[in-house]
Amino acid sequence: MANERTLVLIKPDGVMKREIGEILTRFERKGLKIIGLKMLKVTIDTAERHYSVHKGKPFYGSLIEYITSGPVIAIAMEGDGSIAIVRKMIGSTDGAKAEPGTIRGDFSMSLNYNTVHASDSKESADYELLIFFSKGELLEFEMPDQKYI
Ligand code: 3AN
Repeated sequence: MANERTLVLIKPDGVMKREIGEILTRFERKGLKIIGLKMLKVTIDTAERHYSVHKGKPFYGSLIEYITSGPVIAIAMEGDGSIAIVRKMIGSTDGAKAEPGTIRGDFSMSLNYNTVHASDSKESADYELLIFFSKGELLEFEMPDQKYI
């Protein structure tokens, strides 16, 4: 499987529910490598770039309003096949329907306040990572336990 980079956002509800540590722990335990991490208040401009594919949809306004409403954690991760693995770990979009055991399935009952975002393809990962991180902020290093993964 190809080594891939992907972006996860812990949305404002995840921060307010004090789930930052738990969510990071799940990804670390799985064996994904965190290569960039920051907390930020998303600006309208950044939100519009991030959600440009949803522009014109009925829920676009509420998406922008929500993601800019409070602090967000941006996580850049790397690993073989990481894009699909992370999508599987977050569960389906609507927290009420997401499988138990997934992040959304365990922490959300909502379609809007669904705790996390994760890139859904190589194209969106490449696009989204550079919205939240500069190239130099995505670190390149070896983990000592890489051989056990
Ligand atoms: P995902 O976050 O699982 O990739 P997307 O990209 O289809 O899902 O949707 C992005 C966000 O837009 C979702 N997290 C959700 O908050 C919102 N959303 C998606 N579909 C709808 C919908 N039909 N009604 C309201 N909000 C939606």
